[in-house]
Amino acid sequence: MNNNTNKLASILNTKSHPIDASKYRSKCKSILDRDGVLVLKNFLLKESIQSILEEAKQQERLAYYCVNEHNVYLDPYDNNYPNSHPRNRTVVSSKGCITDDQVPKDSALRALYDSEEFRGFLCSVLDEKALYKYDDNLSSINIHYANEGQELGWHFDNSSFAITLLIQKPEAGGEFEYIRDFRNSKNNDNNYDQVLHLINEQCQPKKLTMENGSLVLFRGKDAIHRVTPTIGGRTRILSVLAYNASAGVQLSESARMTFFGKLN
Ligand SMILES: O=C(O)CCC(=O)C(=O)O
Ligand SMILES: [Fe+2]
Repeated sequence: MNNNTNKLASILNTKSHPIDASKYRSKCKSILDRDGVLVLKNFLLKESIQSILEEAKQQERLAYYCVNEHNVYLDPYDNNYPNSHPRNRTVVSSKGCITDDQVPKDSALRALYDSEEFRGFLCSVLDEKALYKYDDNLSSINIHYANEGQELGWHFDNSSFAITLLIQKPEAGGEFEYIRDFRNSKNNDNNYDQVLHLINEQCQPKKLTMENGSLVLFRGKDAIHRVTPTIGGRTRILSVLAYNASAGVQLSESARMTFFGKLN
């Protein structure tokens, strides 16, 4: 066992989640392939989640809060359609965010993010050759804060996968809802009829159960999803671990300005 493996073993619940074992990796991969989502409960040890929560609370005062109106495709307004068309209909997202440079250097979260074993596990499960950090100082590890009433509106992700770790579940609300295969981005099928139904609350989405310490791998490019408003005084706190399939990628300047309120 090298030092890094030792370090990871002190953070991760390796008994329940033997991420080095090929059998475990293939099991996780088949669940993700089948369901489009994989929830690994108690992925981190209780003490690690506790320390990450304390750090996140300490840094909360630095969070950049933004309210965005966006369409579900996260694309700019399209003049070929009216305002009322699902292509342009807007929903609201509101949250606070701290950036990679605001996550302590010695955080368990960073040890996890940087770990070769963890990346190897993610590559196997996501079927990627390699995963790289963002080539900017803001975008790799983010922590999201949703205070009472804050929510993420319906959207499709731009990236083919997302990795999150729930740090603090709110008293109520803050539920992750989704519907799989709700568009076909490869075929440019935007499924406007169903999207309109959904925005008008005429579709029944599925709910994902996640607990503090749950690691979630989610394929959100064609699965529409949202996070319902936080209810109660306990803030929903979640970490997003963002990787790229190629090296040297930066988050676009417009996205950095929108979500972080700064470029570096
Ligand atoms: O907060 C979550 O659980 C999901 C976040 C999400 O969908 C996103 O950042 O695109
Ligand atoms: Fe998303």
